[in-house]
Amino acid sequence: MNAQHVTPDLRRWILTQVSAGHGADLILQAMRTSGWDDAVALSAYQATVNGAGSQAAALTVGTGQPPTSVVPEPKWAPGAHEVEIAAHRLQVLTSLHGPRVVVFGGLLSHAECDELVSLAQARLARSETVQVATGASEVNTSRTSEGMFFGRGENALCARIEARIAALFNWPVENGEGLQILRYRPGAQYKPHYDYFDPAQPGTPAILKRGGQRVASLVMYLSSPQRGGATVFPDAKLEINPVKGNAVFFSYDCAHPSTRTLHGGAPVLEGEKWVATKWLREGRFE
Ligand code: PD2
Ligand code: ZN
Repeated sequence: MNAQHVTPDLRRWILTQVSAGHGADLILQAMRTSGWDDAVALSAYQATVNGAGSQAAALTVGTGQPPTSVVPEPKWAPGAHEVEIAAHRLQVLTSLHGPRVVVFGGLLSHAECDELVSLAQARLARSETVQVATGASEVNTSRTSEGMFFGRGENALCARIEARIAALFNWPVENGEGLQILRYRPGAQYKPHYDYFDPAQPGTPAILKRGGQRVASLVMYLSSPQRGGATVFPDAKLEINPVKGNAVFFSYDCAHPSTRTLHGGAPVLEGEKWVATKWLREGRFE
């Protein structure tokens, strides 16, 4: 049990720092330097800045941007090309800063990809996205794939993959949404969009009550279409070809285009593209 408590003074100080435009990393570092325990500092920051109904939730700083969140970050030894996570070896293929994007090789085995596809197949429906005006789901014409969601930990395979992701990013399993599976046939695409919930939309506060904002996405490729289907980041001028078992991770520390995380799925030209997407939230998604 920790003896330190989040005091009203600490909350006020955090709000002042946010209003001055300082990012989460800097604020947490200053709190640690002043002797605040890591866990207390993080929970004070999250409750004050990101918590549902918090004073800062609607705050925009001088730059017009929402306050920044702490985001997941994969860890590997300096210079390492491979990471071992819970007896599973994966490769670090590409790492970009600004926007933060990491491409992994072999995050899933081919057997895991095939099993996810076969478990999802019978439950596919035309893809829906969260309707930002109301928080409900709706069929979206900018997304011509078919999809389904697994519940978190719904079966042993999902639980194993979720535990691997949680270990790789040091981010609690409870802060993750269930895996979403998408199938793109030739011609299907996902037009460029942001994965965070737009703070300006009236439905967003209701969505954020469950787990807060999305802070990172992991798109895992379950098949290798012969042509097309790259995941594209127009602002970063980056294209990632879908290769079975590989995955692209990207994070966004605020719900704002300045994160440069605009991304989409280019049309599939030949073959089928299957992906599993994992979204990580700032808080517990229960
Ligand atoms: O399938 C993709 O490449 C893709 C692209 C953009 C998936 C998503 N977004 C997503 O699931 O959010
Ligand atoms: Zn997306």
